[in-house]
Amino acid sequence: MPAHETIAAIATPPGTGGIGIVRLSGSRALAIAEALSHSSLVPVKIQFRRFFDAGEQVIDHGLCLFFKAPHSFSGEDCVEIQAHGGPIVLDMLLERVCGLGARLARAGEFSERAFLNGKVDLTQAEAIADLIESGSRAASRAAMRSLEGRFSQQVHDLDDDIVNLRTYIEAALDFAEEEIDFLNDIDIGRRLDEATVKLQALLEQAEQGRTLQEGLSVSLAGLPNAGKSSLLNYLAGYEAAIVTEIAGTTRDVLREHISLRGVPIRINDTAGLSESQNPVEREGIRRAWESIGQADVVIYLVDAGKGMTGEDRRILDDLAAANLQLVYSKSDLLAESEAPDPAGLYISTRADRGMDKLVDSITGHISDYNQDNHTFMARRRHVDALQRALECLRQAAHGFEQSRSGELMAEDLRQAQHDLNEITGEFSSDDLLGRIFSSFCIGK
Ligand SMILES: Nc1nc2c(ncn2[C@@H]2O[C@H](COP(=O)(O)OP(=O)(O)OP(=O)(O)O)[C@@H](O)[C@H]2O)c(=O)[nH]1
Ligand SMILES: [Mg+2]
Repeated sequence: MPAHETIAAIATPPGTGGIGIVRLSGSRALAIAEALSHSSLVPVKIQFRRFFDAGEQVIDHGLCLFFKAPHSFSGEDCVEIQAHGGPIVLDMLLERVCGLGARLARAGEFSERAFLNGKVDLTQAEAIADLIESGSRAASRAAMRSLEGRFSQQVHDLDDDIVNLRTYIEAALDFAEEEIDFLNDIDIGRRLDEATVKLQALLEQAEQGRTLQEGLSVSLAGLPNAGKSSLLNYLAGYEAAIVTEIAGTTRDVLREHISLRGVPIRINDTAGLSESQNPVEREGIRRAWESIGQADVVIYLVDAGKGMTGEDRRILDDLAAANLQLVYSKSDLLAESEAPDPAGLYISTRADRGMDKLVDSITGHISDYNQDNHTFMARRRHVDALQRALECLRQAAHGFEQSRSGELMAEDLRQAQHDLNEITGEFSSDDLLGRIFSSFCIGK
């Protein structure tokens, strides 16, 4: 991608609207906009202009904004042309600026240039895309925090700690015969532990951020007829799934995207878990287990009318306790205020009971979704990189205990640093950048 090429794109969404924006970035942006408007332009001033086609006919009139490098989003000369928001008008404007020497921008290319010109780091560029695409208020607030650099700052802090450690260790290596004493002196073990604890906390926060970005995945599980599909329909607000009194109604995994109190949720309704001999049901049950295995939260429904059975207990033994929420359904079948399991959560989709508590418990899995003043947006690749870095620190600590070898430890720390730098983009392959930016929208 030659950086001197000037790129252009319609930055507003397809369709009609009051205003539509064509954006230009690159060394020829100003010349192209001046040729388009038959006038000269000055930086950061709102300028009303007419826009002409090649045959000197007026395409439209509107506002022109010129941002001179490096004081622009991309760090290059940028022009925003605000015209009327009709697809034909905007197409004609785009065609004209391309005729004057711009080329069509690829998806995410403005942001990519902003990254390459050091205006934002990689997590901030990703946060812009996440902000635009956020499916809930909590997600948009978290994306904004990442955009403001909260996540990057913590990664940089950790990086600094590791650099300091490496400097000490590498200095010790230069005085090989005194290496061991030197390493003991500066309390390497304690410093390594501190960095590990910090990294672990950051990883936990990033996990929360990832959940906001991807949505919390929730699987509804239970015996046939437990009321799973009825709960899906209740939460989705429409008849997404077939509900009948016949056990084994649901076979495929049904997926719905919902938002509960501002938290994006991907909810899966699954086949009832039973010992069926029917091959279709068996495949449904296999898929149910698969969905349960991948979920952030599993809601296990027990029919309150029947109470907890031996089969329920056997299945519950197989479910991981960490993300399990046991819920008694059909509480309307019990006598008023009867609750055989005093600690249990009782709901009824039919009588609309217990739903607030259930929603509390689901959203509670994103710990500070409403008073969240520190959750930032993170992606799976960030979580993966943090996990790799954590593994390296653990390895460094282990190696240090076992052999007291500064050399091995220095190598582990170097790798941890590399993993951290991948997050913010200091070390990143073209391949990775290509993958990240191509998922952005055109014009961003
Ligand atoms: N009384 C009462 N009945 C309910 C309630 N929720 C669901 N049911 C009934 O229970 C039966 C089974 O409901 P479903 O939602 O299909 O149950 P399921 O767990 O999806 O069943 P499978 O798909 O067969 O595994 C239906 O007849 C529902 O009308 C409830 O809150 N109260
Ligand atoms: Mg069902």
